[in-house]
Amino acid sequence: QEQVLSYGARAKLSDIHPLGSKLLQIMEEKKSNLCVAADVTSCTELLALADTLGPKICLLKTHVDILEDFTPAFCNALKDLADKHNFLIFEDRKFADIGSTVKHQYEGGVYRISSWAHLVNAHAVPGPGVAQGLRAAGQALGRACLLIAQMSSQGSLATGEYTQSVLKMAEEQSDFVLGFICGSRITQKPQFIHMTPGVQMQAGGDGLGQQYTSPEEVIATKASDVIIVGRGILGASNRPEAAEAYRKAGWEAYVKRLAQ
Ligand code: 5FU
Repeated sequence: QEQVLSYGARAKLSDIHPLGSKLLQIMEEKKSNLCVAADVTSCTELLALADTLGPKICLLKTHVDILEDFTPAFCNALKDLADKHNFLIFEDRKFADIGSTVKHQYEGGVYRISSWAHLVNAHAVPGPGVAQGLRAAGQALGRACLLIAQMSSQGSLATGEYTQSVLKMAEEQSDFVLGFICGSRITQKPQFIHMTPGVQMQAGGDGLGQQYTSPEEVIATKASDVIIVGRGILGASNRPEAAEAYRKAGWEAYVKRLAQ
C-alpha cells in the first residue's frame, strides 16, 4: 500500500517544479482541486467568470482561440484576476508540432501565450522536441507544461504504450513538464500533477465524443489530482453555486483518498 501524500506535503518535495509547488500550495490553501474550463467566447464573460469563480478554483483553463473579441488588454485583466484570487492560468493549446514551430506559436502570434499563461499543454506525438521547443520560450519565464497522456474522448488513441511513452518523456524533461492530462493516475511519482477533464456529477456524454466521470470517481478511485470542469458549471443556472458543489465534491473525494 503506497502512502498518499497531501497536496501540501507534495508542494515541499525537493525535486518538484516550482510552479507545481505553487499550484499544490494554492490547492491546499483554498481547499480546491477544481480547474474550471472557461469555454466562453466573449472576453467580458470570461473575465466575469474568473472574478466570480476565482475564490473557488486552483486553476482556470482557457481556449484563447475561441474568444471572438480577443485583445492583449484581456490578458492583463486575466492576470490581475489570477493575482487577486490566487489561481493559475492554463491555456489548453495542445501544441503538437516540431519544437521550432511550437516555440513561435507559444511566444508569438496574436496571443503571445507564454506572456500570460502559467501552464500550457502539448501532445507527445512529435517526440521530445515539442517540450524542448516550449521550454526554450517558457522556462526563463517560470512557465511549465503538461503532456497529454490520455484523453477523455471516446475512441482516443492515447492509451497503453503511447501513455507509457508520454510518461517517459515527462520523466526525461521534468524541469519543464510538471504533469499530465489523463483519465487516471499514470505514475506514483508524487512530483507529477495529474489533471482530468471530462468531469460532471452525472455520467454521460455530449453527443460529440466527450465522456463524463464524476469528481468522486476521478479523485478517489482514479487517483487524479485536479478535476477540470466546463459545462457542468457553465451550463448551470447558478454558476458560483455549481462551482462550489464541484469544489466540495472534489475536495471531499481527496480527503477520502488521503484516508485510504
Ligand atoms: F485534453 C482534453 C481532453 O482529453 N478532454 C477535454 O475535454 C481536454 N479537454 C478540454 O476540457 C476540452 O477542450 C474542454 O475545454 C474541457 C472539457 O469541457 P466540458 O464542458 O467539461 O466537457
